[in-house]
Amino acid sequence: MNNKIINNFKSYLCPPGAGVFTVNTAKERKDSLYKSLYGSSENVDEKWKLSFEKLESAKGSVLLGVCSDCGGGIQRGANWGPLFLRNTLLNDHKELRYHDIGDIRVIPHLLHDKYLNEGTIQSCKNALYQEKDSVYPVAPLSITEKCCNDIYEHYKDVGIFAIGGDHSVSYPLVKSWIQNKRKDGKKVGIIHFDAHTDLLRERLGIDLCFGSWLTHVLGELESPKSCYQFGIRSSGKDRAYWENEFGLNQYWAKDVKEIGPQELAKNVTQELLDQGIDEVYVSFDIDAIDSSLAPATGTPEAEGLFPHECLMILKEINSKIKITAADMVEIAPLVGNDKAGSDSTLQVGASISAYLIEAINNAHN
Ligand SMILES: [Mn+2]
Repeated sequence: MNNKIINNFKSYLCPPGAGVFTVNTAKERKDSLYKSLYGSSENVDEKWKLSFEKLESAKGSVLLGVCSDCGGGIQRGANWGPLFLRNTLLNDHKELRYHDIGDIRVIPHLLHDKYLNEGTIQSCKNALYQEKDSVYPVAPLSITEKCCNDIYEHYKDVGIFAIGGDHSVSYPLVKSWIQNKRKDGKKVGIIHFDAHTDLLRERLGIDLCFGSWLTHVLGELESPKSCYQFGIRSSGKDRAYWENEFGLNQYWAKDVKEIGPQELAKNVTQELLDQGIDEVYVSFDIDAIDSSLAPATGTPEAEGLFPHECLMILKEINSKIKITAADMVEIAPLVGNDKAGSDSTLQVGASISAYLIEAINNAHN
């Protein structure tokens, strides 16, 4: 057993669904999750820690919650995504297999360690690890990157499926995945579903946020040509601008409908194969989906993609190219204060997540 790595997990992670730091809020939802995961809501911490032993022989999807929405900027609330989506996954997709490793410990006022002064870092290390000189990072994006590197460096038969959080969490998730795949000699690409391009260089002086994460991982790819975006429809600039400026491929929601999802995905798959791509990462912002079905998110947009169109694209690509890691971000279940809208958002999010988790499982057979 890899004790050092397991100690790392025990230090910077917490049990599934516990990533939002509360005392009593959402207690019923947590209890229901623990009953499904561990049989009861007693001694959760102990059971969660024991579950790391099974990681040694795990193959396929490792589920990780990142309850950070500090990188969001318009309407927050995606910090509740990991707890709520897990419950929907367990209810609606009972047959699904994955190893739930838990949540990143989140200090909700922090984003990345590089924005912090020494005094803040020490007091946060003290709060999280009871040690002001701890070697662990303290801000959610920094901890997430450390966690992903620990997983990819020590467990070769798994891929991470992460639940956000706002879209900034994809920065460490995708960066770590690309760097570790490239170390293993793999050629990799990114498939990104979103209503927005997420291609700002910075927003109000902050370079890592929900609107800019992709800009800062594109450089990790051998070529930006191996990144494909689907569902874009809310942008101040047109498709040609983004493609020329960044060198990636963009298909707006209207392009998907004009060309047809199947036909489009066939062409994209062939292009990826021609580039020699072995594996792709899928980053899925729930706002790619039409706001009639997925209103519980920070920036819902009408005239979007429908779940069957997204699944058609994913299935076509995955018929030839492995999906070895993925994320589902920006589900904010309490936004909109509308139970039907929240349920629908969670159901759609869970059905696409279930497909991605299966795909990651199949890739690690
Ligand atoms: Mn996004």
